[in-house]
Amino acid sequence: MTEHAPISLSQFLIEEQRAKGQINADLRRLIKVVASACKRISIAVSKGALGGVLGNLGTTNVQGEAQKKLDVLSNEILLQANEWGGHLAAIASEEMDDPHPIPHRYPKGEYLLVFDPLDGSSNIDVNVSVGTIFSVLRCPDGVVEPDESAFLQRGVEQVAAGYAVYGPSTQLVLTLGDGVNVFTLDREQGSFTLTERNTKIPEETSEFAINMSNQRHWEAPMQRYVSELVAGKTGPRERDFNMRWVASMVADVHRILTRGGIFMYPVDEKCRAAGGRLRLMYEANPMALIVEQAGGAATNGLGRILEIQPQKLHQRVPVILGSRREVERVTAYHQD
Ligand code: AFP
Repeated sequence: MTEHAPISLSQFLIEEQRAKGQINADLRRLIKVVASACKRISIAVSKGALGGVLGNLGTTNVQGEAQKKLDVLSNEILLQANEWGGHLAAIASEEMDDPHPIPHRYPKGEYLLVFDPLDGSSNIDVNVSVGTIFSVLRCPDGVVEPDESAFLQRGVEQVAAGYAVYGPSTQLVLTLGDGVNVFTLDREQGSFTLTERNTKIPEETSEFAINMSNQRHWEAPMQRYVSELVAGKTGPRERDFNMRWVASMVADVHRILTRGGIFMYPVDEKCRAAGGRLRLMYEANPMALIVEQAGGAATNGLGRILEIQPQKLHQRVPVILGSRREVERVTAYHQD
């Protein structure tokens, strides 16, 4: 093998296990199974109208959101792939009210898996990037039949987190708590190949992502921060900023991971009663771990997202993440 031979996800995981002892065989298997489920979701997503999977199913999830056919299909793919391997104690998902127990006919493992099977699903029907987000936790000692309370661990407890982005290419972004690595799906080979090792988010940025249509609902610190960005060269920041908003958190975060930026979904008058818009356990926490591991920062405006003690599985939180300097500035405005 030459020095530059491509490194597959399997090889990467085995080498991580050998070199750092940071992961064991079960966690390695878990990541591989999630990756192959993402491959299947990627295939379903890419078939689009030809696969008969576009549109709504006519049902709603626990959040009261209309479920797309692909939301439910992606959830099924992840459940079926993960429930029999013996590496999980339970599974939770955006699309299920309660955690899914491992059927008794299968052995149980020491990990808990929680995911958003298809993030940004409002973008499916318009052929814009969507993704899968996942987080891996340890099942608390002595818990045999994990219920919701077993999952209510702070983000700092995550043993792994990642997302797959289904865009022009499918990429898997993974952290095992020691840096962030990016794998690209080779569609001909059917395998993920390491394409970027130890990705870092630039500390400085001139790009921000926020749903500007909510501006009138924001709190004062967010009004101040964004108005300073929008004022550009003529304002207190004395330089111009650019705005991007895909409305798929995976795609927005992936852009920030790749070239820097700040992503904000603050609490506002519209979502105050719910606590925020984005979900803590399967959106904010995994993304916060990835962003921090890539040298960025992630807060809820007041403190680190990863330090928040979850109160419920489908809890929502305000999210501000990305290039460190900008996140620190917004957070400081809130703390003022
Ligand atoms: P869906 O998965 O229900 O489409 O929600 C996507 C999302 O949770 C997140 O991925 C986006 O950043 C955000 O919602 C988009 O919200 P807006 O509808 O306010 O743009």
